[in-house]
Amino acid sequence: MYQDLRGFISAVDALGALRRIDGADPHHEIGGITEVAAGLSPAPALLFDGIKGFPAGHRIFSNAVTTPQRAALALGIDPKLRPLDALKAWMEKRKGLTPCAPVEAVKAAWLENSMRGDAVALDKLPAPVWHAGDGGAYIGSGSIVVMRDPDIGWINASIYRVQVHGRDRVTIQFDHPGRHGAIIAKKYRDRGEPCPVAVVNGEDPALFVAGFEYLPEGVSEYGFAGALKGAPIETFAGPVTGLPLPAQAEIILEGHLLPAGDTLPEGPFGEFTGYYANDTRPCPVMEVAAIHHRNDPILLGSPPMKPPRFHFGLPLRAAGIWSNLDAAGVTDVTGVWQHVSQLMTVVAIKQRYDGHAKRAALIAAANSYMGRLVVVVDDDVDPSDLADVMWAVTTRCEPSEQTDVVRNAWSSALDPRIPPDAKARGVTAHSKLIIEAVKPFAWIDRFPKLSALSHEDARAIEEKWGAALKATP
Ligand SMILES: Cc1cc2nc3c(=O)[nH]c(=O)nc-3n(C[C@H](O)[C@H](O)[C@H](O)COP(=O)(O)O)c2cc1C
Ligand SMILES: [Mn+2]
Repeated sequence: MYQDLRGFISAVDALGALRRIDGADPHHEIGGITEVAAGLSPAPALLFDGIKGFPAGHRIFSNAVTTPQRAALALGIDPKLRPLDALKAWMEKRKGLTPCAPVEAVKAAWLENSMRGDAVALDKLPAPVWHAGDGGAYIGSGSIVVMRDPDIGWINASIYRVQVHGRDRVTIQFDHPGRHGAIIAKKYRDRGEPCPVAVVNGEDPALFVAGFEYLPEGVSEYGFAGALKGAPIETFAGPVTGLPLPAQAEIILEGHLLPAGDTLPEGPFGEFTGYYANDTRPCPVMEVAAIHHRNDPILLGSPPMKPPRFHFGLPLRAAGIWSNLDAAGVTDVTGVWQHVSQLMTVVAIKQRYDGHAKRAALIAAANSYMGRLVVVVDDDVDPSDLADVMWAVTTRCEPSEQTDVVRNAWSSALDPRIPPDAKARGVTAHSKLIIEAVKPFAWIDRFPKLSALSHEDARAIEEKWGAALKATP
């Protein structure tokens, strides 16, 4: 398995999936190239060098894990698996992970270069303005924010975006007060103590995955990433904060959060829905006391982009829903997928009893963050194939009988369709449409027989005749 981000980039290169881009401008252009590349099929990973206004060697890596293949690589799953099989393998691997505590390294790669105190200058690092309407440059789009709980001492390390505000200030955006980082920050505030914090850029992709996972409070993302890799994450104590920081990371910002009330307007920042659903919001400010970086550092950039482009090429939240269904005792789930960047959830089941499909749908709906659309399909439909799903919707679902609307359900302030007045009142809920795109259970045996090839038969034909079919004339 890859050792660190550099090892991962080499592995991506070995798969033929890396493109090197020279001379791009961090002001919109790197973001634009990243979004266009993410829409290609297959979508390459990008390593930007010769970035306009910065020394050669200061690099940005984007679209790291935006394809199923590279997501599998990061998860330690066989990248040759078909996407749904890869997600199933991850769901099963994830279930069996037990935390693997980090170990202390004797040195840190990022101590090769340090700026301290007055010498701190964030503009020495290429932080992109990712989208044209963004309120500023973001050094953290795919970076993790490390904090220590002052009561118990556990380390939280998850992804919150980080905007640059001048020479030595950044904001950290906790989307809501339940984020572990927000809870920890509040504890320090309530004690009247400064809150030590570090922003870790160019981290190991396993930490990028862990930073996105919903882990319980008190469970460190470091332990999850170590378990994912099958080897502990190596850490080194930050000279300013004493926080254990991944020794192989590329760039580290160390400092403290300013006291409550010292906020700065953050954003707007292009969101994963493809909109700016929020204007600026007041956000906690980190005073940066030190910047450390490896020689020729690589920033891991992961800007939100218009759907279907998403940070992860395998829908990791769908793996979570798949586990939720299992845990709730829903049998015969043959697949779970998310389309439109998590905004649509599809569950495939082999129906065994009346109400089976609705039971699965309600659990999936309850756990679909911001998802207005939940679809259940039969097991002969591939939930990862949107065309297959829509075929089922249009041929197996009678809307007057097989749709339901669940009101006041889980969304977010990022939802572009919550009316402005309601949003101003703090409304973050929406409704979810459930579509049972399954053969009606009452007459399932009399549903018209398939004339189409089954997926299995189609695959067998592809194996035998694929080369002939693909031959160029
Ligand atoms: C690329 C990326 C950017 C993210 N940006 C933010 C953000 O700015 N603020 C936020 O609260 N969550 C953000 N998230 C989601 C959180 O990382 C995620 O919900 C995580 O589980 C929160 O960790 P916590 O439970 O330790 O608070 C982002 C996720 C990804 C993958
Ligand atoms: Mn956490």
